[in-house]
Amino acid sequence: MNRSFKIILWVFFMGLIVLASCSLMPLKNLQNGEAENTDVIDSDLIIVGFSQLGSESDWRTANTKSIQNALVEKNGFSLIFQNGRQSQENQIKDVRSFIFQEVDYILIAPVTETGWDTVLTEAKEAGIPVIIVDRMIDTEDESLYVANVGTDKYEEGINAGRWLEKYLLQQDLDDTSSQVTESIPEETELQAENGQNTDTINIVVLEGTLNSTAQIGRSQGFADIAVNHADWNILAHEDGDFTKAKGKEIMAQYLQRYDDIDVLVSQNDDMTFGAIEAIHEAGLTCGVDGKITIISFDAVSEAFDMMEDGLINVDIECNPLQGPLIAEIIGRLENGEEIEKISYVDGKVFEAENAEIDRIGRSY
Ligand code: GYE
Repeated sequence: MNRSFKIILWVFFMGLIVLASCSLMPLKNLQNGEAENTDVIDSDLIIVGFSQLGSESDWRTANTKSIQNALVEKNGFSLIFQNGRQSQENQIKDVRSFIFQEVDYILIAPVTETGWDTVLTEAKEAGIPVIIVDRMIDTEDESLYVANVGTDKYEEGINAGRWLEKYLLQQDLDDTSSQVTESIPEETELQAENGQNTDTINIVVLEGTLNSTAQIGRSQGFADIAVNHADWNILAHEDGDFTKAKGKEIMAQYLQRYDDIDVLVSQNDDMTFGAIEAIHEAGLTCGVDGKITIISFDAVSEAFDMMEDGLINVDIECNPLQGPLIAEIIGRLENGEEIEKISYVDGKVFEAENAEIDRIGRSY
């Protein structure tokens, strides 16, 4: 080995030693308890895995943001977010990966209600509490989840029906509703009949994702008011999957099939936006001074724009800002406090004529 080669080797080994000691530094600091090591901070955080059902609507975007903003490090959380892209299969995989990662809590916004028992039993056996968010699951075993945070979708459907009763009375259009509904019957079914009687109020419904809590509750609530009005004729109710594209497609079909639609009940704003495009493309009008009265759900910002323009008559609010309540519930569970099994965020009914004032201070 000649002298210059030995020098190169020496320089090389010294370099390696310097590099190695640099990479060991955090470990040393850690032992002295001074490290800004994120792993150490993370272990103090509450780890939450959240399976959001998708990103199909403006409402969903606001709901996701609310939860992501509440479950942040400065509030003591570390959030693992997964988008289920409208598939229960994806959501079940997400939940299994949360179990594998040994998270502290699992949040699920379930796309549809049934089929959760197996995976939730796995979570329960792993000792991970589950909170059902926004929608609900259909299960006989209530021990599979610790809490449900959302809104009362049945009440939202009732609010839509009550608004229509009141509106028709004001317009003097509804013969049978000399008074508004006092009590709600137990259970009724939506009736799809092809009635073309000019004395009737012809209604079409754009339903949200079939078998989702929002579809079930809003359909049932509205049906339970409609059943008291012999002259309300529900012409059709079809699945628009809560998206603008589907809403437009189905509304266009309704308009081809029926030439006397008086009322559209659209179970979310995005479908309403699509439906309004279809109505305009068919050369028809809607809203306050239009031919087709529109009842929508959610009350997102763009829907307020449309109410201000008189295109939507009324919007039944469904509040997506559920993050702070979820954070509070987890905090209480951490303290070993008792919590309510079901917590609903309240919603209002917004009419076109007050939209400009009502929207002040709203963040979505
Ligand atoms: O109305 C709709 C969304 O489950 C309440 O889902 C939610 C509904 C909401 O896609 O816009």
